[in-house]
Amino acid sequence: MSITERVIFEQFPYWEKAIGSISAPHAAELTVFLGCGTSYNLALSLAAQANIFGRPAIAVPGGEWLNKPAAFWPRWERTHVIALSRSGETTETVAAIKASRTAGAFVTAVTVEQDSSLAKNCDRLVKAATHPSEGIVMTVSASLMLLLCLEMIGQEMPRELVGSAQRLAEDVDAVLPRLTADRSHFVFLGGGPLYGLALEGALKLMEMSQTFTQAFHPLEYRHGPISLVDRSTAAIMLYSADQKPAEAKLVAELQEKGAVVIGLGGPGDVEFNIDCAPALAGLCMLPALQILGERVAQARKIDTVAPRHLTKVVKL
Ligand code: F1P
Repeated sequence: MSITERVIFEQFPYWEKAIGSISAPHAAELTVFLGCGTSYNLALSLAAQANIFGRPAIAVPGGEWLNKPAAFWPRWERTHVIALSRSGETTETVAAIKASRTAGAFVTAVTVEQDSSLAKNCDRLVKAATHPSEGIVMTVSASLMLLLCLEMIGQEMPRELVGSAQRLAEDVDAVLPRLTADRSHFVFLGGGPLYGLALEGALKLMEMSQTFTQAFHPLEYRHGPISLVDRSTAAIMLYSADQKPAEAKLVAELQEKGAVVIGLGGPGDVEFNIDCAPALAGLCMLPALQILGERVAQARKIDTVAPRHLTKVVKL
């Protein structure tokens, strides 16, 4: 068993420990979720979910918030910035929170590293205690940061979720060799809070297996990208509970054109039940997306502990 595979499947006790550890967020006119890479993908999902909960929010990549804050929300003093960063040292994220704090924003840092620059420059620190063997590619820490932030924006976290996420990862894992063996074009589709998760599935698979991947909002896929679909395509559909008919229709079109479809929460060549509240679906799916990346990497004999061109901390 590879180290990454072990880490992915050993993440669930860390979830158990994290559940129930967070209290309500700082009151603000707008919440800005900030991060880079995986942390930005989580930010996108969290902002969508916060809006659904009636808490106005946006997600901004660290570098954009730093360079062009006026393009997003110039009223810093009414803003709660929730910065996600496993390392706590990503240059853009650290610089962005320093600037936003100086300008009057309240900053919560969500990080694994409690002595990091991010942790030292925030008003509130939320620590994610991750698996010690996690490699360069973010897996357990991503799940934990998502879990903690969902709790922070008011989502109840039932303990049964942990078992549901573990079962889903195991069940998806069981079908992967059969479904993905002859596929080289991977597309992740998800809407609302699941769009960030689709991006994260695509990033994970790209980083781990050095494969070109894409992510789209499901119905956007019909507006051009569908031209690429053929027998080399594997589509991973992250179904939204309230969009199933339209998304299932798209899946049927993809299958007609030769794609194999993994249906997370709805129809496909294989269909998996998502056994949790809609607001928790993305978190429930995340370990399954992580193991997908790892299996494709294994098939290509790539070691995902330290994949090429990647480092654990990106500094400018
Ligand atoms: C996250 C990140 C990862 C990426 C790479 C470099 O940074 O950009 O998403 O996979 O490993 O780091 P952070 O969460 O530490 O800020």
